Amino acid sequence: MKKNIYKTLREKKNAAQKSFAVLIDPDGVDNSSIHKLIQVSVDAKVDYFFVGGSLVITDHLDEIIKQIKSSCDIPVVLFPGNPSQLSKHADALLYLSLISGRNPELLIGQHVVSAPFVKNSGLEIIPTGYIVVDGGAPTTVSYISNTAPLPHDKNDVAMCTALAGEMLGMRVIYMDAGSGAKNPISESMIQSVAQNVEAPVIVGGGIKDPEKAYNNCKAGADVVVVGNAIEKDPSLITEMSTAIHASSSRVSL
Ligand code: 1GP
Repeated sequence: MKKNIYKTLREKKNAAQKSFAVLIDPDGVDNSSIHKLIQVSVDAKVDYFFVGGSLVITDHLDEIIKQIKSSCDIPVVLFPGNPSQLSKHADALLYLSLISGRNPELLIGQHVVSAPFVKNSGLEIIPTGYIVVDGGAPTTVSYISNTAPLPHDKNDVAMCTALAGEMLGMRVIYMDAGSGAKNPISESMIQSVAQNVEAPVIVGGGIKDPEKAYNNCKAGADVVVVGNAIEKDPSLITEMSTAIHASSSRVSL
């Protein structure tokens, strides 16, 4: 029986409980590394696996998700770079509309073409306002999407973008500096967005240490996503998870 991911996101937000999502790029793992990653993530009480990437070259998306689902109860949420990155074995799909950009294909075009396919997947669909913020150097997401990222210091633009997305019906806001970003999103920008929307706020891109993850949560992030840093050093999963979950209480690091 699949979990209702959006309902859990809402409940956790209402209870001020912060969550940690480990991002798995299917191109970055093989059978043995995924096994280790799952084990460490279960022990560290990771809340979600996000699976996807701007560019997925290998064709083992299904296989990786099946392996996760047969080994643990951590929900798998698809974070697709394009409509071909779908797997009915996942629990939910972040149905992304790139609202920081002005590329109609990524706002609505690709959605139209893939709509029947997405509908028939049986996945829980979570309409997500996706905001790419300048992370200090070009990232794959800004290149592939052919859009300019939102300037890193324009908190008011980020806030208005998120607000518009929410009023258009998007149920989650994902603020992303892009995978491997030089500079992660500032806490002041996260705060500007989180204070003005009711939707759960997901934050990722360039988060390399537990202190930054903790501070993002204190600034209002409901879910912190980390990919690159833990791909390089999987032992960081435990520290990141501890920091993010500690931020749910009043204790400081
Ligand atoms: C990217 O938000 C994710 O879309 C995570 O970024 O790989 O830099 O942690 P990193």
